[in-house]
Amino acid sequence: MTTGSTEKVNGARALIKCLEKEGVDTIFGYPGGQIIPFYNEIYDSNLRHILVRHEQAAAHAADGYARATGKTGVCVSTSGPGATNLVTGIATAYMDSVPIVALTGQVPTFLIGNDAFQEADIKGITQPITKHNYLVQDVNELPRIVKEAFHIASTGRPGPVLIDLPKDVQNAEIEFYYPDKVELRGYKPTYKGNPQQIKRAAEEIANSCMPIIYAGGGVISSNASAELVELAETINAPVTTTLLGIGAIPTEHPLHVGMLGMHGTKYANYTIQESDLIIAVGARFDDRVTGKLESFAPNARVIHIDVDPAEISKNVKVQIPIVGDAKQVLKSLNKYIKRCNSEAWIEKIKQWKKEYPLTYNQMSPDVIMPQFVIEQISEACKDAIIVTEVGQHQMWAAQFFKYKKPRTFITSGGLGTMGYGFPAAIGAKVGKPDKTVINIAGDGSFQMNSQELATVVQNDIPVVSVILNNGYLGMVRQWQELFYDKRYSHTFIKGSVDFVKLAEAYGALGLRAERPSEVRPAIEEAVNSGRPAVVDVIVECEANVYPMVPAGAAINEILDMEEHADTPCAMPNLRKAKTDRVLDLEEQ
Ligand SMILES: Cc1ncc(C[n+]2csc(CCOP(=O)(O)OP(=O)(O)O)c2C)c(N)n1
Ligand SMILES: [Mg+2]
Repeated sequence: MTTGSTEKVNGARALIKCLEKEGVDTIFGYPGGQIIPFYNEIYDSNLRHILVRHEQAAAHAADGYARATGKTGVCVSTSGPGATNLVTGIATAYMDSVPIVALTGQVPTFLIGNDAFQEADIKGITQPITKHNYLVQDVNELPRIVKEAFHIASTGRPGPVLIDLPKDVQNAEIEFYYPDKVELRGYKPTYKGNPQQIKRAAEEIANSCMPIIYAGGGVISSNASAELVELAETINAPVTTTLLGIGAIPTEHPLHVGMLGMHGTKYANYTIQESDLIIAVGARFDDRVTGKLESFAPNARVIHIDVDPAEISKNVKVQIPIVGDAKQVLKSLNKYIKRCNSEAWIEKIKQWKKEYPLTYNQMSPDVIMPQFVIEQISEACKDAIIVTEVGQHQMWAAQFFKYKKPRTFITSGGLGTMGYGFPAAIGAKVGKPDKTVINIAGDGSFQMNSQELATVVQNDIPVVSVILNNGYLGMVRQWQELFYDKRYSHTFIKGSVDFVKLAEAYGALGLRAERPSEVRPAIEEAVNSGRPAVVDVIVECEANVYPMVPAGAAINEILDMEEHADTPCAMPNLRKAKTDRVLDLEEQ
């Protein structure tokens, strides 16, 4: 069955019509020679096109748009360098299971394989980082391919799909049609969990006295937060989330024990380690979560609910696998469950929470602690969507902001892509224009896509970037401090740029906070300005993220502040190095 007129159009126009049929209203992109026919059609269409300044940003913006809205994000580039510039963004979306469709121009079919100008085999290059990808060789296949691409990107375990579009295909004529349905043999994701397994899971839960619910990004992407909270409250179990699961349960919910893993709370890690039952939902037991696998949760039986069968027993042996969509499975499971005998367990966790709270040292009265900045953002912008770059600031944003709802914390988890935050924030703001969107950035990461200041100014997208400016590639410096004898090899970046002037150079608002009392007013001024803004917050340069489980250790072998007392700029060698560097800069 197909729908549509029998109108004759070229491939480029057909593509616009396909996108309209898919309900796409916004795309992020950058033009070039092999995609001009498509851009020529965008010119007359109702699609909103956001012109970025680097294709990587187009992919991240599509990703941020998708995470904020739950819809599929779309990005577009030309062939060759345009397409390869998308790669990091596609890989980022792939690792975090985010639905995007990437459209790339390609040299004409008769030149493919010829090393033609700006030819790159983007289908081959993106094979391992897309859920599926296509090279369109016949314009008559285009509508079916677009239909399939959107279906594949957004169903089952979501992910990126790429469509490579040779220029002659964009120019070729087609009698337009759009299929109603997708028929893909071999691709039939399972949504409904097996009823027997669901009953077995309910029995396991009934027998557990020390259960823990471990929620990942799958809970957010399947919109299963309400069902998750119902499960937790009904059985009386604590909930820990992964980095991508943040927002699945409100931070301040009494059963919430925070994030687990490398920079998780001590009490989340203790809870999962001592538990007798792990109910994993839409999470994949990655190495940042489990630490040393052999010592992970030694007494726990495991129920694993996941839409992707390939994740089950990949890292941790699972007793009760349930393949299905988190929302649907939890809905069914919730019909069978009852309260566990977990009173003593919950009491013990309460004690751990009291004993090991998430906290930080104010290293000296005048210095701005990075964690304090997050607390201020949390109070000033309660309902904001928080997006982050990658590094220490990302972990502090995960630890110290009080999230209330799903889809309000957007971050690159699996790939850990510096430069993700600012463009992803653009996508989030475009998708959710009524929300305050704050990009919590590091001074290193922000420089990886700061050219997008031009995009936010040109398109009037009032995203606020708050830079926790510590003068370092801080997370790497932290590892060097703790594990490499404080040999700070190439992580010192202080003075690389004046972020206020940088913002102003692009026509955005630039503000700076240098003392604790200036932080809140600067954030409020930026948010209330209604303009794209950058707030450069000069924070303590050597604050560390704690608690920390060193890579490869068991997740209850935790470093924390007491053992590694922070003192401002305590290392004499380093102080010397810094002074030299500052002198260098002054002399120039
Ligand atoms: C594209 C990319 N390159 C390198 C890294 C490795 N890396 C992880 S965190 C980090 C430092 C980030 O520095 P900054 O943005 O200033 O954040 P901070 O840790 O100081 O808060 C680096 C270099 C990465 N994650 N991504
Ligand atoms: Mg930094």
